[in-house]
Amino acid sequence: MKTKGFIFDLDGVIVDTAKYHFLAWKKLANSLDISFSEAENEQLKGVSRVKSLEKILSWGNKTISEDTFNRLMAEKNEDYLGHISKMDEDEILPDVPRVLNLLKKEKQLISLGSASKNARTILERVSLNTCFDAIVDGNDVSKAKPDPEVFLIAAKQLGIAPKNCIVFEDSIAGVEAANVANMISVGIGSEDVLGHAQHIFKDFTEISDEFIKALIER
Ligand code: B16
Ligand code: MG
Repeated sequence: MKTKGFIFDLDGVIVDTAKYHFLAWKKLANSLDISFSEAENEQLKGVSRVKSLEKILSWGNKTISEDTFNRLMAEKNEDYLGHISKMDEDEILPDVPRVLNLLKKEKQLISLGSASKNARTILERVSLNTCFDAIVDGNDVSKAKPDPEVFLIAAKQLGIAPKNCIVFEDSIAGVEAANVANMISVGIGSEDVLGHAQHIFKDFTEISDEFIKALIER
């Protein structure tokens, strides 16, 4: 039997935390008189915390001191963590447990590959912290997606060559990172946004056991 490395992004793939990022960023942006809608939030998916705040400030043409920048980032994160603290396993996205269980049954290796520095906290909240063979998150990388660093570290930790890794991603930057890493990219979301992924599904309910088994045997 072949062993592949299956790498899962977190936000937008395993759980929908984008809605909590939205609430926290909107509160921050509005406090600076910068408007913030779902369209802006979409552009922050997969983007690191620092880069997200830089983007928001540039949309509002604002310049702030380094101290204020750091304070705002801390406040946003505190606000976000307030939402995270109320999460439980009901927030795992549909059919993610089925796919994870199938991969376990097929003795495949599984890693997290997330830009979030809160990834471990979130996995604990939804009781998935013991499910992964490796966890690589925003604390482990120096370069943010679309740089492939996060996925290459995951492959290394799993001991699987990049070409034998499959990445599930919901963000434009993440799919690009997987492609640059020479991995198989599976986009989770809409074709309009993730057209550059090698496979695209609306969500995991569209991913059949046969598709997963075919990826293993490829
Ligand atoms: P944090 P992912 C990303 O997670 C989110 O999509 C993105 O919106 C967020 O800014 C980033 O993590 C950093 O998150 O503030 O928790 O460190 O999609 O790569 O799992
Ligand atoms: Mg994501």
